[in-house]
Amino acid sequence: MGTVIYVNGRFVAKEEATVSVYDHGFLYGDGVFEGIRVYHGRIFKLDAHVDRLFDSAHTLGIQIPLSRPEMTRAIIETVRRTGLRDAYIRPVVSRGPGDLGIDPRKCPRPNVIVIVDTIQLYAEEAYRKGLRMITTSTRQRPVDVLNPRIKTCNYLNNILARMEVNLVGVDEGLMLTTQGYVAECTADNIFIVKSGRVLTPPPHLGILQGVTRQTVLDLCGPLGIPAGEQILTLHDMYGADECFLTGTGAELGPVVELDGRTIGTGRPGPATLRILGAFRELAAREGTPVYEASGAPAST
Ligand code: PXG
Repeated sequence: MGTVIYVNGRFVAKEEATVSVYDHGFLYGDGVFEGIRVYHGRIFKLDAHVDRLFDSAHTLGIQIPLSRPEMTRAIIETVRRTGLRDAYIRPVVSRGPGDLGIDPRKCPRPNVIVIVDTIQLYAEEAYRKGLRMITTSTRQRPVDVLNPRIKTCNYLNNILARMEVNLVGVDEGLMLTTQGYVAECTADNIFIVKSGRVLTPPPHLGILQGVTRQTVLDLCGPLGIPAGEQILTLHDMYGADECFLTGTGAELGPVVELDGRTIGTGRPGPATLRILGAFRELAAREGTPVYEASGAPAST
């Protein structure tokens, strides 16, 4: 019960979960990862996350030594061993141990890690009052430098943006492309609502194609809310009726202020709250069951 970590086929306690300091994930940020939620004993959007992990690894030429079904089973089994019914899963595949040069050919064996732990969420107050945000001077990496669609272990660009957020003392940071178009937040995607339409930047601009982002786009149809992808500027953001960010950790976080400008009424908007309600309802009923197959539901 509690934290269990899968390390290359073994299930170990937190203290025993170690990898080599020669791992290029540590030396160079050479690896990929995912962040997945467990709600009520079910893993939310597991296949979408496993697909994104394999797609990221494929682009970096990291050969994951498990098939997609094997990785899926490893994730389910790690959660099962924790006994947790609400949890956060962090699969990580690093290039593996090599020598002190960057050449990935020196790393024959990737490390496959699955961490399952509890998650620290935004306070409920943040959902009630809404989040305050700034635009960071740190820009999103252009797609022709290191495509943000690849979920790599190198998050320095986002961390530099996060440091600006901390310095100002607000909740989140909005990152722009080098052209000045709205990209995404430091660890979340961004949406606005304008004249009844839900809008979010298109993936080819250079953003992570968030699983929560796609879930929101899919939910809007059945809710009767028109939704789509559109290039956005700061002018669109400041003039939005509503704004919210999306991510596995945050779910939907209403944003009520950007760069000192109040967005909409300055309170979480009605469309945002409707979509958040629909999202939570979906997360409560959908997902890959962890405990039903073994017939031994956990008590936590
Ligand atoms: N954009 C970026 C840059 C992200 O890192 C998202 C969007 C949202 O994607 P999903 O698939 O989760 O809807 C992410 C993912 C954290 C943390 O500690 C969060 C992410 C990554 C790393 C750490 O909150 N979010």
